[in-house]
Formats: sequence, C-alpha cells, structure tokens
Amino acid sequence: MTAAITHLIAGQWVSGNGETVVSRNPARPDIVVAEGGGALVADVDAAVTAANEAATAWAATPMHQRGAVLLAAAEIVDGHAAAWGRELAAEEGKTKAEGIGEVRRAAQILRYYSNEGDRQAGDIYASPRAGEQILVTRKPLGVVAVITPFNFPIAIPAWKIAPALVFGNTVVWKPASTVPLLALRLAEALTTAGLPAGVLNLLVGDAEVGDALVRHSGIDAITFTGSTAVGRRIAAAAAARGIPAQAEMGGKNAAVVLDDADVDLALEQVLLGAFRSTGQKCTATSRLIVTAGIADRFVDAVCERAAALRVGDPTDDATEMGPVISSTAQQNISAGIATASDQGATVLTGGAPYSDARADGYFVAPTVLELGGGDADVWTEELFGPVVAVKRAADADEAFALANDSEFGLSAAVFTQDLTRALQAVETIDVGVLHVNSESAGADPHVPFGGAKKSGLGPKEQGAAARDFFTHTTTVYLRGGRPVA
Ligand code: UN1
Repeated sequence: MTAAITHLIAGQWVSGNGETVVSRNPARPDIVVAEGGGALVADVDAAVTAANEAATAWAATPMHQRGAVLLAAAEIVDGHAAAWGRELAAEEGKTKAEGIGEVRRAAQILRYYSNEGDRQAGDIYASPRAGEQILVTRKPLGVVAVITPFNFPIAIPAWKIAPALVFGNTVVWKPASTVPLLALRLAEALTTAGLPAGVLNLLVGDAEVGDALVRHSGIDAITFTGSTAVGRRIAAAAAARGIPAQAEMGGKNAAVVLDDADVDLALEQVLLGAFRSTGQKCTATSRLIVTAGIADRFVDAVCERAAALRVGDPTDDATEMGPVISSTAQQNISAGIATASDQGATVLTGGAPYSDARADGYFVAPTVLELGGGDADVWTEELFGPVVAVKRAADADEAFALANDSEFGLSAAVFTQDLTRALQAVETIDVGVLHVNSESAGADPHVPFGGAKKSGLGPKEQGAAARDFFTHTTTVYLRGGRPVA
C-alpha cells in the first residue's frame, strides 16, 4: 500500500503543493512506497516561523522534561521495529534485518539523549578574585536546520534531532526525498510522544527546498550529513551568514589486513564493512589493503565470499545484500567501475550488471577490483556502493601509509593480533573513527562520531560532542555583593 507523504508544520500534518515526490522500492521500482506533493519554498518560511515561535517555551522547558518526550518516542519506535524495519528495507534497500536493527538503533539514540538531564550541564572554574566563581553554562542555539541523507533514514535523523531537541533547540528537518516514509514514522513518534507544536517541523522536498532552508534568515544552525560537494556548499552558506554548521561528509575507508591477522575474523568483518547496506555508508570499507604474506589467500577468499552473497529483494529473509538507492546511483557506480577498468584495475569479482529478474531493480553486484601502481579514481573518490578497491603492501608500514593515502579520514579498520602494530595504527592512521579487529562501520551513541581531514566540518556528532554543537556557552562571572555586616 502506498503511504501518503505529508509535512509537519506548526504541529499540523499538511499535504504539499509542490512537485510530486515518489518514493520507490529500489528492488522493484514499479512499487511506489510513498507518494505526495512535495513542500514548496513558502512552506520553508512557515516551518521556520513555527520553529521560531516554539523556541522560547521549549528552551525554558526543563531538560528532564524534554528528555521524557524523547524517552516516550523511543518506546514507540522500539515497539514498531519489526514493521518500520521492513518498510525501511522496502524504501531504502538495506536488508530487513539491517532495517530492523536501524530502527532499534534510532530508539537507542533517543533513549541515550533522553537521559541528558542526568549528565553534567556545564563547568565551573576557580576565580582569581575573592568571592567569585566562574561558571560555564550551556544554552540552545535556537532553530536548527537538519538535513539528512537516504542511507540511514531513521538512525541519522535520530542522532541529529534527539540532541538538538534535548539541548532545547527547535528543528526544521528536511530528509532525503528518497526516504520520506521513515521520516514520517520518526516525526509521528515524536509528536505522539508529546512534542509541542512547532518544536519539530518536517518538510519533504527537493534540493530547492533544502537551499531555501539553509539560506533562511530564521535558522540559527545547520547540521548536515551527505555528499562532500553539498556539505561544503552548506558550510559556505552558513559561514556567509555567520551561523554554525556541522557537515558530515564522504569517506574512502580502508581495511588494513596484516599478515598476522585472525583471517576468519578479518574476512567476516571486511565483508560486512564493504557490503552491508550495499556499501552505502559513509563508514563503509571501500579500500582493502593487505600485506604480502597473506594477500593472495585473503583476496581470493574475499572474492569467493563476495561472489557468494545472496543479492536480492531486501525484504526476503534470505537476502544478504539489497539494491542501491536509485537508478542514478546504480549508473554512477557502474560508470565508476568502468573508469577503474580503463585506468588499469582488474575486476576480480562482480562488475557486471545482472541479466535475470534483478535487472529491473537498482542492483549492483558485490565488486572487488585490484589496483596496480597507477592513479585510479576508485582509490580516491567515494562511489557509495558495493565496490572495494584492493592494494597490496609489502609490510605494515606501507599498509598504514596507504591507509592514509586519501583526502578523507572518516574511519578505518585494522586487523592484527600484534598489540604493537595495533598501537602503531592508533598513532599513525589519521581518521575520526578507528576499529581494531572490527569492521570500519558502526558507531555508538555515547562517543564522538565524525571524520578527520576532509570528511567532516564543524564539531563531531554524538555523545558529549553533540553538546558542543547544539549549544553555545555563556561564561558567568558570579560574585555576590558585600556581605551584610
Ligand atoms: C555507521 O557506521 O553505522 O552516513 C553509521 C553515514 C554515517 C553514519 C555511519 N554518517 O553513513
């Protein structure tokens, strides 16, 4: 059944008068998951106005009370994990098990931030002057524009919206227009949980709506996850207006497998990192670096397992990898593979389109490419699909140097049983998230998430780092009067 796309403005669910937005099942594009009129630029104004009107009362609501709304929403989200996880798989294309896992993860994130009232709210410093203390208090920024990508349709929105709200901000949210259904589910959960009107506004629309939102003078901060090109434009627009922006962007994440690795573990984790979510994670493993002693054995095994992955309809229980999000994505990834071949890469497995029933969906086969010494775009540019580029290294030092051979620095994985090498990786690999003996993707809500180098702009996300972005500080020089004699 096709769901109707509506928008949430000032506590009202309204239909849109913009161009029709159609969300299709990427495994079976003839199936329309959700459809409805998109938002118009005029709706952006209404939503930002509503968020501004709601801001003062929400900021004045005790943090514990704001957290209680998030906790109630977490219960609703958890209670719908099976149903919404299936919808997520049908709308986005990751497997049902991953979809259910993601919905549960969104609930976990909401629950984590629901407890923010129980955590430290600021700092206190000694004063050089008698009778004085110096406090650093935290205040909300105001209205936050939240712009989220397709690949985690409920978890990434939760990890931006939950901290924005608990720290007392109001929100205007524009999700990727390819995943409106899951956006509606999260917004419904929050309103049913008791969020006051105007505190969260949801607009489903195209890039023009996103542009109008980031340029609106009523917005006080922008948080974005998505492509590097768009992230930089958003950060530039924010800088021009003098408002803070947080942009979480691309990755070209390496898995480094050293000769002494636990091979079975490394194999399992590299496969998960590369092909879960069809490789559509900014933290996915898209480069594999293997040292000479095990390279032949390991690369063969990766290819064998990749070729054996069951690729199909993500709502089928047996499926291990679903399609990519859209026909455009499918074409870009296929073009990337073709360019790699032209530049001298050898396709070890995958690479070719499906000619069976899957030809109707946006499927890309799990693909492993081996690179020689020359330059190859597939080594440097994010393809955002199930494609891994392999390079061999003579030894661990060269392997770590290759891991750093990227403009990006989001995440990396290192597989070794040698503590000294693991510590060397911690010291030398320049990334925001490093996994030792686990896949390059994955993030817990209570610790910072974000990239080094060109992967991110602005403060990191999650955990205590989220507070740095979603609040500003007031330093209070607190002195009493003269004691009454
Ligand atoms: C994860 O690795 O589980 O867009 C989360 C992304 C990241 C989130 C990754 N911002 O893929």
